[in-house]
Amino acid sequence: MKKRILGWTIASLVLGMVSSCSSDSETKEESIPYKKTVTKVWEYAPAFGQFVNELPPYEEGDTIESMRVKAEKALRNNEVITLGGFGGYVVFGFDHTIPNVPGKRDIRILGNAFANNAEPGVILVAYDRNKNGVPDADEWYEIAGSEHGSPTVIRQYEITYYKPTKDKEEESGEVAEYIRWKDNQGQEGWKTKNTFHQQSYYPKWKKEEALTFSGTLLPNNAVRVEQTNNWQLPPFAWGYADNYPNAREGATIDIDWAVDQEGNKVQLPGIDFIKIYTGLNQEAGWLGETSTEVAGAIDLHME
Ligand SMILES: [Ca+2]
Ligand SMILES: [Ca+2]
Ligand SMILES: [Ca+2]
Repeated sequence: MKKRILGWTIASLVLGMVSSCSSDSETKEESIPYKKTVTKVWEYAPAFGQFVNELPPYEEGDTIESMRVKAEKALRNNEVITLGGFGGYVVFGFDHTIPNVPGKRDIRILGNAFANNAEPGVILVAYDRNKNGVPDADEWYEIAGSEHGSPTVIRQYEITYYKPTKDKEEESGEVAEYIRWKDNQGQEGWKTKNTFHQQSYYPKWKKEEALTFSGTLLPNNAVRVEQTNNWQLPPFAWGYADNYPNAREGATIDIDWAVDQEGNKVQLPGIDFIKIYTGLNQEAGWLGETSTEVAGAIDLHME
């Protein structure tokens, strides 16, 4: 309860979000008009993936807009949506500016990671500087997680996935050469359809013959355990989505970690919008491709 009052007070003092003040703390507590969780999804654009068309489910006739609404409903209820392979993303927002409280982490990002099953997503945050209620292109800043600056990270990575043919969609069982891909590092190959998930891995509501995504590519984290044929996906130290179980401190971020395009630290008073995209282009044997899942976010000053 103390935390909520603190959050409210900082929001009102620093950001001037609340115009009137009451001396009675009980009234203050009840007058909080904000939700601590996601209220709006602006865009849902997954790459290919073994949970695509299922989380959330695609139904005949769905469009970009109806899938956005499904993703929004899921995140408002803290239910999981998949972003698919590298670059697939979701953009969401809150009904208030989450304040950047000095010396404290500010946001918990929810996913479905569990021990040694981290599928890290890169996080970007935006402060609605021009107060138009919309995340503008020049308002985004990347959260510099633990891998930031590592020589194994590739910035401005770009990948294109090509829509599978009808024949390949109709094949059953494992389809090794299922979705062709090509990146801007001179690499290309095929993504596999595995036996566990037999629906189309290509977003069915997308009419395009190819989908291109770009961003910061994180180093692969999958390790095959000798003898058992099991795979482990250990987490990075900090600063990514779907990297630690939701209750852990590793699932939280500090807005102070935001950096600009040149990698310089920026000072944001708070943030209104978050973008998350899958940070790895990796397939872990029979586990299939590594895809970030997101189940919403929480304003830690209201948690
Ligand atoms: Ca902070
Ligand atoms: Ca704006
Ligand atoms: Ca996951």
